[in-house]
Amino acid sequence: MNFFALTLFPELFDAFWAHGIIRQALLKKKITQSTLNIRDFAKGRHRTADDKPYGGGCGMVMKPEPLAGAIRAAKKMAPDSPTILLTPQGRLFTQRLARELSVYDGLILVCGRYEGVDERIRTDLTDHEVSIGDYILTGGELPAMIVIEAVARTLPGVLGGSDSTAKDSFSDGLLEHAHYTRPEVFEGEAVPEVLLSGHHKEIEKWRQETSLIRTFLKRPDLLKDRPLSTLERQMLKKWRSEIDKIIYA
Ligand code: 4G4
Repeated sequence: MNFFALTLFPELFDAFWAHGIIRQALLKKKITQSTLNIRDFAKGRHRTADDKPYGGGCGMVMKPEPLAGAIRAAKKMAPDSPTILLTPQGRLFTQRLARELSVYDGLILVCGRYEGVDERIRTDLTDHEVSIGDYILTGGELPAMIVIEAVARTLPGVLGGSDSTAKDSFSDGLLEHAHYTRPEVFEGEAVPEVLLSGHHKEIEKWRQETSLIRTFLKRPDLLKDRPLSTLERQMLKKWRSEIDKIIYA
């Protein structure tokens, strides 16, 4: 997949492209990146990219012409890639949306600054608006990196282990089971015995059960929009009877 980041602060992406799984994915040619400086599409001696809001008020707005120039330059390189504006008013970004976006050949990510972008850029030149959560940030750069990383991780061959995405939290609608590594006892706390037993069937069952129970305890909303398997029903009933024993003791 080809990622295009359109920003007034391209240096913010330098460390992002240069490290970790994104760097590996670039080296393996699973993804490409072009970071376009919106200021390069601004005219005049000062290459101004912002201006005062019509109607008055405080703060500045990103001028449409440099943004349009940058978006059109990216579209020329990737005509079939949707343009995504990162904005608090967008569709909430989830693992589901990451998988939906992963079908495209590329993504053009528009990072706003100041009070936001001229409305005509939003209506005429963007295909999707995405928000990473209900909070305000100074710019769309961090949201763009989050979208890029989450989408890249879903692409075949980007993560080390072949099925490591399939086992992730959310891919089956549940939170991940607990993880342990050496030492066997840390500050008086031992690793659950089953994990040292070597009984792969038992270990798998324990993981499924902890996954289900912690989802119920920490994120019960996730269980609401997901059907339960027969085994999961059984596990929840077992825990209910354990709780009942305590209540009615
Ligand atoms: C576009 C419009 C995204 C971009 C307005 C961007 C939070 C998110 C921005 C703005 C962002 C998010 C200045 C509010 C840049 N903040 N939640 N800021 N603002 O995904």
